[in-house]
Amino acid sequence: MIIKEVIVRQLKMKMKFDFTTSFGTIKDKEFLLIEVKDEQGNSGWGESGAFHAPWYNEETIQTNWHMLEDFLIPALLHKNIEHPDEVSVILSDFRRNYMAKAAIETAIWDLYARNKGISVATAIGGEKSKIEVGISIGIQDSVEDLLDIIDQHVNEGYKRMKVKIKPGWDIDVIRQIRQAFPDVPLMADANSAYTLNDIDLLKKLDEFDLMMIEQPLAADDIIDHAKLQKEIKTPICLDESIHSYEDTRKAIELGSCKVINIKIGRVGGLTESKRIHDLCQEHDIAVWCGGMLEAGVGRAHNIALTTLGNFILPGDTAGSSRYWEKDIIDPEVIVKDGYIEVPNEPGIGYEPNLDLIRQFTVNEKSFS
Ligand code: OSB
Ligand code: MG
Repeated sequence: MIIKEVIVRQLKMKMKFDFTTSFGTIKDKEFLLIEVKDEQGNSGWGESGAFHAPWYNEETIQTNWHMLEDFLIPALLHKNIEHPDEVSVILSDFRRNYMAKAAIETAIWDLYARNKGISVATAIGGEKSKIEVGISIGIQDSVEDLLDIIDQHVNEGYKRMKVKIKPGWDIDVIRQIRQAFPDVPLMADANSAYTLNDIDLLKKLDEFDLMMIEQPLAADDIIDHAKLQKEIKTPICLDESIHSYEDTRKAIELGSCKVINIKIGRVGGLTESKRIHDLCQEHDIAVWCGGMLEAGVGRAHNIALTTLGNFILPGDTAGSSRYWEKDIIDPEVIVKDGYIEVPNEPGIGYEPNLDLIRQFTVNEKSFS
């Protein structure tokens, strides 16, 4: 297929809740949506996980726009692409900027799969017809509020609860959750809020039978995480530290983690996500699919990725209605008893709703 046109849209959508982590609070969600068109006028869709500010990683909506406009789109436009695996090779001329790359790479996967009449899940070699999901809960004003939210989502059937922690909102909070919910599958995500100086505090987490602790230490570290993993029983899961297959290989070799959260955007697309998945499988490292508070298009790609066999732990892909009054895809993503049924329709399996997308678009540019 030949990429004839790429449309970059910046959307702003009202989220149902503010999402607070150790790095800051995300209020309304602004993000880029990418539509690629081939010579037949068929479309494929991708979404960037970058936020308006470089809190989670160094990318932003504006850096993504710049990368797409000045480098990534010119490198792909009018090229004949036989298979989406070629995209990451072409884009490897440019360093990093993985969320910008993933936004267009996933759009090309969607287009490719639609043209083949198969789902993205099938195109990448996915096996599951339904996926198990959990939920990620931000830091709240009070522990009572947090316990209420956990209660609500346990009752909705979500398969595991992930709570954000930071210094001052950690051991006591986890203890109270455990008292109220002795058996709930529970984990904590620190988003890099600690250092090795906090080792005594992090050791105390071993009491609470957590499934894992996600990214306790620096976002660019795999050495200190290896030291920490030797000192604590709770499995460490890496998020921010893993950008590639190579990072994964080194983290496994060092013993920096026992679990990896794969985010398509953080690693530059579905091809790299699959390579990381396969490597982890060979080394008995469990993986699960993380989230960036995605709207429907990004959410649909997460669902497709999660159908790969080694996604054995519930991910962060909650249903559309957790985040949005109305999501930008039809149908919306529905979670029932903690599972999402994987659609069989071609491509991402959900139709982008152009009327809603136009309604939320604050900036748009077409490249051809
Ligand atoms: O660290 O996994 C994270 C959201 C924004 C930035 C980073 C993270 C998260 C989440 C939310 O945990 C997951 C989701 O519901 O999409
Ligand atoms: Mg995380």
